[in-house]
Amino acid sequence: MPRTVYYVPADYTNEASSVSFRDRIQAAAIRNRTRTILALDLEDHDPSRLMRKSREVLEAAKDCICAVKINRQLVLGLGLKTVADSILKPATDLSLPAIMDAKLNDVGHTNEFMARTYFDAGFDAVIASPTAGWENGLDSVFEIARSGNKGVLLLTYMSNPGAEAFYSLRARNGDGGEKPVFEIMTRLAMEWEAQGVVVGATQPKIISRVRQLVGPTMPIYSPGVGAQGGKPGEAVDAGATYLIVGRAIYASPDPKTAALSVRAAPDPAPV
Ligand code: 3DU
Repeated sequence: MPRTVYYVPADYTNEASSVSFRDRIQAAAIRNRTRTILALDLEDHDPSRLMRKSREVLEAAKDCICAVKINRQLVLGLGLKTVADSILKPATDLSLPAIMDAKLNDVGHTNEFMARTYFDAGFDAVIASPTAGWENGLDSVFEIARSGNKGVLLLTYMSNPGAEAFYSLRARNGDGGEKPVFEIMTRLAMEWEAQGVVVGATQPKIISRVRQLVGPTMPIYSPGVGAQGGKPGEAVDAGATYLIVGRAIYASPDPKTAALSVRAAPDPAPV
């Protein structure tokens, strides 16, 4: 499987509003020569300590990552405004796009509210689950994203061992044929023009199959490297574009060296 070829769009200006999320993350990947997205999932019951630790990890890893991913647990711990001021603002100043791992999966009006709120706070992309469907599900999320040059990434196969029970289930869709659920979701991501799909790094065979289905240019985001057992090299060789890494970086006594070693592992120059 050929590795993803990156390019810098001719009109890249560093202006978030005029460049698509996909091009912004690609530009950061080229600049920092990395496929690694930092998942900032720290926990602490003391919000000011949580904020300080999160900022320290971002500061340490900033030159070795191409984006930062925030989970709902950090938003619950700090509140959205604090996340915006203390994490998103510095990330934007460093030209690092921010992804909200909201796993949106509700009916249209609440999805719409959540997506709009996250985008207004400064997030550049949201992760959603295709199980919500299009009509009065994710249609409004894609519309809001498109109007603001934001991204929607669709969860296609999770990284945990239990994921198989649902994502590999064979189902019949419109064309009458039976396919695994993850293949149906991958096709929906293409039809809806998602800016990427999320496939666990622990599943290199599934990554290969998804890469086969989406072709060479759709970005594949792979969480589960390190702490969950996924190997960066295997995921990239199978076709992953970006690696989402949390504990292997932020729980390390030396997050910078840890981020550097993930960067070096699969492919030091993703261009
Ligand atoms: O296992 P780590 O500590 O590297 O964290 C992985 C991150 O990716 C974490 O934020 C989690 O919510 C997210 N994620 C998965 O781990 C697996 C998925 O299928 C989707 C997202």
